[in-house]
Amino acid sequence: MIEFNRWPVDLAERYRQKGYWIDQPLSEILDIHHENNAIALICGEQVWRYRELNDAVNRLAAALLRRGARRGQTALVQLGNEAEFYIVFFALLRVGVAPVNALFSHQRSELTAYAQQIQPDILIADREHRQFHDDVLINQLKSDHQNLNIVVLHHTDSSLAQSQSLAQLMSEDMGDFVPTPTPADEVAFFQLSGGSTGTPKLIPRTHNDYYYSIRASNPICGVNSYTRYLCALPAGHNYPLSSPGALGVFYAGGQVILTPNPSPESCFPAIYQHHVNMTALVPPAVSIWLECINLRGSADELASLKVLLVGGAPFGETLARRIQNALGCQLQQVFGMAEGLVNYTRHGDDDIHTFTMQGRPISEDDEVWIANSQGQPVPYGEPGLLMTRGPYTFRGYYRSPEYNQRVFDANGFYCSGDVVTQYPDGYLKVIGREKDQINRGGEKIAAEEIEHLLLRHPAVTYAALVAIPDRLMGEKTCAYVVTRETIKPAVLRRWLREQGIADYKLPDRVETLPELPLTPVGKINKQALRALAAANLEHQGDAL
Ligand code: AMP
Ligand code: DBH
Repeated sequence: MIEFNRWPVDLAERYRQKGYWIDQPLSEILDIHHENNAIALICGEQVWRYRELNDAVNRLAAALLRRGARRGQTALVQLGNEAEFYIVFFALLRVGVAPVNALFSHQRSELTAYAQQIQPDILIADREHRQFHDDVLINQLKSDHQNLNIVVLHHTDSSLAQSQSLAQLMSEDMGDFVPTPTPADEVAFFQLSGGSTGTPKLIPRTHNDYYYSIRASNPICGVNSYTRYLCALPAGHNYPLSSPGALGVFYAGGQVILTPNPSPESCFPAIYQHHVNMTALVPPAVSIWLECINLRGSADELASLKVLLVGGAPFGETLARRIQNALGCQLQQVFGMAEGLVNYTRHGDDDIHTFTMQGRPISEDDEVWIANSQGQPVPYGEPGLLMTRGPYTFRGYYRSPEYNQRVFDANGFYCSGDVVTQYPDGYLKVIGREKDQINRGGEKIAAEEIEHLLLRHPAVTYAALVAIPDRLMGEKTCAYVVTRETIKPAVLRRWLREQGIADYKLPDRVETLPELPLTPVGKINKQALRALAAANLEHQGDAL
């Protein structure tokens, strides 16, 4: 089995006693519907009934078993917002293989970093992704990881010696397939962290903890078999997967409608055609939707929409207050993290809570307290660092003992790096952030990861990535560099792209300085750089 940091025995016992941990595999979410004839999933022209989805999952699981997949193994998976994403996810769970679901925007740098950590036995990727148009990366991964024996490709017809066609595996006979999921208190899969370190971190999630977060989210968000949920954010992201996400909707027997992205062009027709009544967005997408409705002069296409979840990045009160009138639906704010803790505002909350706060935890056993810089609790109403532990909050990043020492306290509380205020009724308001991460409209960028890459360029001697305020995205990025010779920003950006990172991580601006400002102890003074970036913006009349 995969090693990971477990919950202490006394807490595990409590979570079981309270009925949070039910010792069932996550794949039960679909099993319970194996005779259900209702529509589970719509993706473009494809319509999948629960029964059909279940069968496809079993066929793929059986095919993977026949090719040597075994319980306890790991898989690197990269698929876009298509039905196959869920089919692969459930098939791997049923075989007992723990996947990392890389986002479709991830490139060579992220994929190899994930592979390095999990040493995958299986790779499932998409020929239409630019890293998999040819076999270069596949061959590199295979030579780096000798145990990588099963390669499955989506959007290809032919199974070659090297790789298998996903469609073909999904069409094989399921024979006498017997599921072999990992035990419910073991790792089911790895979630991705936005992180703040040089290498992207992985979060082991167990069946027990993840399944609980989903079951408990459903009543809070009003999910039931009549829910028609539009998944427009990346399907593997924790938010649209589990808060309450597609998995919550499957559990309830509702419908998931997939679109490739959250643009009005792809979402509005889907909402209209499939009578979508719930969706989840990040703040910039909300702004774009409102803008679009404003231009069209009507939100008629969205008449079926009842609940809009907004989270992933700070959401301003002014925008929050516009939702009901402009979109004709209820706003539910959500403040969550792939590491665990998820907070929601509740339906029926008063305006102050709904529009100015980011909700309260899912569970009465989510323990939350707010720390000052000395690690002491601060009173209600005062900002400080969020500290949390609970029945679905992880106990450590995968294979990162040193980093875990830094972000967990002696009692197992995780410090998310968010600066928040807690009120006596348990509601939280996100004030800011202390971690060295940039939140670009919900997409998280670890400054250190980009700085390390910049420093690999032979002409770069110092590099610092900081946030700059942006009207639409909340934050964008500015890389400050000191270079040995003159180098054009465009050249550095292109060079970074060639290092194989996701496009959203490319600095929006690159500025060269003769030297970087330092703090009294000699660290790069990011606060000074942020101030400089903001001042430059203002100077250019480009500010908030
Ligand atoms: P990740 O660790 O990548 O899952 O990202 C989780 C982080 O996203 C949180 O720790 C917050 O910094 C940020 N976040 C999520 N939801 C919200 C929200 N509603 N408001 C502000 N920040 C948020
Ligand atoms: O930003 C996030 O990671 C996030 C936001 C809302 C999340 O993981 C979640 C809800 O579950």
